[in-house]
Amino acid sequence: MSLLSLSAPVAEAVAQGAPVVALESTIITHGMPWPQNLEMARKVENTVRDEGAVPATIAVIDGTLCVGLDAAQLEALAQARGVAKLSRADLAVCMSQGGTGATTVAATMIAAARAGIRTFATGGIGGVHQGAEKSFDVSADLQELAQTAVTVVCAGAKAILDLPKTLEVLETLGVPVIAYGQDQLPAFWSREAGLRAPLRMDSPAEIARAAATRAALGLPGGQLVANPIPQSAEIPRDVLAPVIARANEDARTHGIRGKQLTPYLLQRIFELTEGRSLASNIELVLNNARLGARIAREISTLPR
Ligand code: PSU
Ligand code: MN
Repeated sequence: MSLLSLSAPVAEAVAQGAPVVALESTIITHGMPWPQNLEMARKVENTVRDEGAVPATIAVIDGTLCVGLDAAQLEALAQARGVAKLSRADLAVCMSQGGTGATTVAATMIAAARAGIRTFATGGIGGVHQGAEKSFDVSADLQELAQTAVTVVCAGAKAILDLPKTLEVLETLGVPVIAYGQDQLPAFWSREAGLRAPLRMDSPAEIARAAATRAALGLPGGQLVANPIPQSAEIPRDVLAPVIARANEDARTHGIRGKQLTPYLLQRIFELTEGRSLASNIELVLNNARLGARIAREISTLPR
């Protein structure tokens, strides 16, 4: 059995050096409820295609790390219950046991890099959780960005996190954090985090050149592009702040920790905003898929 299985369209695109955009699956299984999760996953793939790139949704199915899912695999994953959430620590274990699991940002980056894919679009990366000074809860996504050469397009770290601490850790790890088209760091559901982003770029070509230059220097690791949610879909920061505080409080009260924390917070915020957070989440992922495809096209024009 081969470790990695590329779908036919993905294998062909990679072989030709054509643009491919990796997509994660934890957002499907743990980030959104059925059936909106499937609808989102299909729309994201179509958005990537409309922009002239090939989508590669990544997941472990019956022990095989699949890069590019067909329609039936995507639907089965979106409907499945009790699917594992796989990060760097558990990816190999799940595969060796013939299991099925969804890949987080960290595990998706690992698979993408192995498959020869250099661009990845998602919603929000994991980061430093509030209260991390006590819980030590820092997402493995940050370490992965430091060591795996993939450009990750997100809408900022999820606003449920401690954003100043997340930026500090990314700086320590040597990860370029690039706000797209503005000076402020975006905060997932909101366009602005109230923090200046370390770097700013205004075009996909610039972002592609920076990735190529980093590789030419022999520096390991990727880049994080933070793309603000479209104005029409944004939930302003002051509206969201009390909701996030409440969700974090509820998590503490119920002793939610580890892998369960991020899915719990997203679900709680969905309930507290009566679904508004989900509608925004879908729009920002589509927006990131669009930019991801444009970056992938630019990267595909540069020498490897
Ligand atoms: N972005 C979303 N929804 C999600 C996630 C990101 O809009 O569900 C997932 C990603 O897979 C990310 C993970 O890698 O949450 C972070 O989890 P943790 O904080 O446990 O590392
Ligand atoms: Mn964690």
